[in-house]
Amino acid sequence: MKSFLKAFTVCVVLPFVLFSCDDDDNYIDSSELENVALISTATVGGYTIELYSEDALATGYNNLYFRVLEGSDVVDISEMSIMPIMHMTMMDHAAPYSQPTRMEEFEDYFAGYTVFIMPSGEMGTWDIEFDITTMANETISGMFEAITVASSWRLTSVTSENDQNYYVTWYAPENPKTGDQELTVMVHKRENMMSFPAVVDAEVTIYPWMDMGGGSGHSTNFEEPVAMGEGMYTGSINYSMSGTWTTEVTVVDGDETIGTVLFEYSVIAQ
Ligand SMILES: [Cu+2]
Repeated sequence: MKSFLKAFTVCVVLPFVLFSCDDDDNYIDSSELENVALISTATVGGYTIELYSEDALATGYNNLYFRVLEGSDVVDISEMSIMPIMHMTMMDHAAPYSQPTRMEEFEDYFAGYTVFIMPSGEMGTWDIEFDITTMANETISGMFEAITVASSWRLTSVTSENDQNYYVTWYAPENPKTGDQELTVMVHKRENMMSFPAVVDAEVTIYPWMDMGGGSGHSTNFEEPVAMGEGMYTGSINYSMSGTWTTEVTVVDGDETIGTVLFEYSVIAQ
């Protein structure tokens, strides 16, 4: 009886336990990110590193997703760091950005962002340099070279009364439409050409309006943004009409008025 139980445990119960443990502990979600486009690839040390984003890259905020392949297999990595850099005739400069971290839902990918502050073209080219640490603790360095960055309405800059340069970026709504939605802008300071820290405790006020022509216009319902950390300021906006809207954003940091910028964009009917 005892030996029968033991055999039963080993043959029937144990494999079940092992497999279920395996599922729980080593499960890697290899599902592919949806609605992203391959922007660039880099090949280094036998690895292919892929860069994805939702859309073609443009000035302002861009999500960046990275994946490492060896042949056609996805390779797990322990760490990744990046540095976006623009090479111009007289100088190089970076941009506001975040270091990529592993995505919780899509473990094959690391995700971060960059706020591109200029389009690529005649003025210069953008590279994204990277370091990857493999599971074997080997460091691989490379870069996505000469990536295309288009211009967009989502990035503005302003020089403060103390002669400091700031970037104000439209984060949300990504595609403005009629009705109520979250409004988020980001504020970064140009400390020097390589350092663009987030401004975390500014006071941000907005004023949206629609020019109806012939000297008339109107605003709409909105809530002033409040600081959410990491340079993000979130309020809301309820567009009453589709068409061309202008939103004025004023940033005050302590005693210093950083300035006022304008975002002009179109709102679609939903
Ligand atoms: Cu530049």
